Amino acid sequence: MKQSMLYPRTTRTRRVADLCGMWDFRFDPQGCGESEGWQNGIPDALKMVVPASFNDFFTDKQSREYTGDFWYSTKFIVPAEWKGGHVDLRFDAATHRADVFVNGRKLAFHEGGFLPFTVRIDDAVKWNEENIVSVRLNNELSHQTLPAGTTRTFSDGTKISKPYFDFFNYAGLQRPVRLVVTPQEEILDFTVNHKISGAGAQTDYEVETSGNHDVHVSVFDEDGNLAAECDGKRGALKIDNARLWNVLDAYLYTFCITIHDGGEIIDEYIEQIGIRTVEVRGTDILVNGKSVYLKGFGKHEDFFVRGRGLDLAVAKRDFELMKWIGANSFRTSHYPYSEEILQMADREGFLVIDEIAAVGFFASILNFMEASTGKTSAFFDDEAVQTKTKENHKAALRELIQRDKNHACVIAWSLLNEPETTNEAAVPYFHEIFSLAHELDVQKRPRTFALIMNSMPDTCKCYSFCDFISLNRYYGWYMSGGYEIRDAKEKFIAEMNAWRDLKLDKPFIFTEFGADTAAGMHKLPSVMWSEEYQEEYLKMQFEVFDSYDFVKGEQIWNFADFQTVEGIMRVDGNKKGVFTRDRQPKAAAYMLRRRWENLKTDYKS
Ligand code: CKU
Repeated sequence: MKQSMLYPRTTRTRRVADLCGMWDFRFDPQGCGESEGWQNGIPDALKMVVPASFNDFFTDKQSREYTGDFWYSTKFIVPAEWKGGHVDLRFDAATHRADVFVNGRKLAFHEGGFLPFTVRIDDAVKWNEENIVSVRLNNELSHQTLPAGTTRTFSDGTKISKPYFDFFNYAGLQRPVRLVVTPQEEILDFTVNHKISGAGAQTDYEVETSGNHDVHVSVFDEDGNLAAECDGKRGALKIDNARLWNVLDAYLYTFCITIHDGGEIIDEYIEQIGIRTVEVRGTDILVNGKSVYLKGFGKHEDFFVRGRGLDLAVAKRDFELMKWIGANSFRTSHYPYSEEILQMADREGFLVIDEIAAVGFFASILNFMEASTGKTSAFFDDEAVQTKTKENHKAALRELIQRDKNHACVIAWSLLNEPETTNEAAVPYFHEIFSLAHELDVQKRPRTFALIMNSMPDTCKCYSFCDFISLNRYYGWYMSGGYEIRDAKEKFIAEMNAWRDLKLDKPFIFTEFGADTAAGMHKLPSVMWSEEYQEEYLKMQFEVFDSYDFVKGEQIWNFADFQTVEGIMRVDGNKKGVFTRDRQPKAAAYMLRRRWENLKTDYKS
């Protein structure tokens, strides 16, 4: 049976119990946990916070950098009054893979650390008694994992992660874990697609249930008035004077889906959904038929102590800062963000490019450096990439689209970040992934991938798969930085002219450009890493962006400073933030604010 990915919500027929808090925790470097029975309880366990990455709590390096198997476990009671329904354990994320045991029985395995999964535990639970859930996680990286990297082993047997990506390999139960109780006959999935005509809107929907009873859908406006209703598992909901969801002007209708037997409600699910359309036409990205210019950021889920653990307070601060600075969009670089963040984006009217964790497909721990030197890697030549990696990629894509398809904020899918595209072997791989996204998404949202520096107009073999082209470019930073920035501009223009001459008739957006900046470091005249240089660098980028009509967006790398591996290229992390890691502005933030306040949403339309 299809696994439901509906966000856990209590309704008249559903119950949700939060399992967040302090769990038992232990590293398992020898991989002996299962044979020693840790699925029944972890001996000599530490205590660990859920949700959080485990890494930054520790004061010793071996624990912070730990790579391999590690276990979480907690006890819970399932009240007998829930008998007769289904009981699911819902993990919003388990990074990067997990085996789940309930009362000692292995019930599930899930690969991929940034998407939810549920485990049906009906047959394993003890009602009104204590149950134990144990999870064996693993955070090793390989060419088959999303994100990709390698795992090395020191001579003493200790493993270390070598990511092919520029963010710390945080791991653990980084998002909430909940018990979800649903009726025997339940709503499994709900999908919407919107059309607009004049002042009216029509939402075509499909409901998937586990039985044959009747289905009803009603839609309420923000004042609680009934706006539309329809019977059946499929149908059309028509609203005459629809209030559309718009950029920074959100409006959310409440969709109430029920399975019923005459007057008796069997199951009920409620979701808030914005009605809007999105498409690419010529060089425009259109929301509700109107051209939008994207202003915003590439981000990370990253903060002190908690690592990549869900922190609603930090997420809230981020939205306040993005509104303050005049942004209207962000990319979920480089993995799907938590559902709560997309809910906030829906509420605030932000446009989101939803990225899957297909990052590091360049096979280099310094890809951000090496791609600027013309170096290539034959990542897609490998047989295992064409089989196992692709399988994992497709599974993640299915989960991503099932999870996020109804969000108004999600206006595009980013299917890879900075893959090696100069090699013919990438082409059939891309073809499959891009076709699958199109097939799965009833809204047929635009698809893209972020092009690394060596994916140039004359070398990239995959750009034509994109509905809009996303460039990650560092002219003036990785290439011709500092005083050489005058050359950087020339080179940048040469590349942009080459794109223009291809006459692709597609929008381009910059999904990355940025300069590392040490907050508080001022230099006159500027040098690289100073706050002055960040502004000079940005000024040059904007001059280039503004001179091409087909450039329809700018998302700076990065919203805030963030943690990476240690190394000669990073000073306690990546410092390209417009804000510091504790969310305070660098000088460039004021410059951006001046620019973006004056750039209309329909700039260049
Ligand atoms: C960023 C070629 C650019 C790749 N891009 C990826 C991103 O994850 C990095 O953090 C570069 C950077 O700052 O180097």
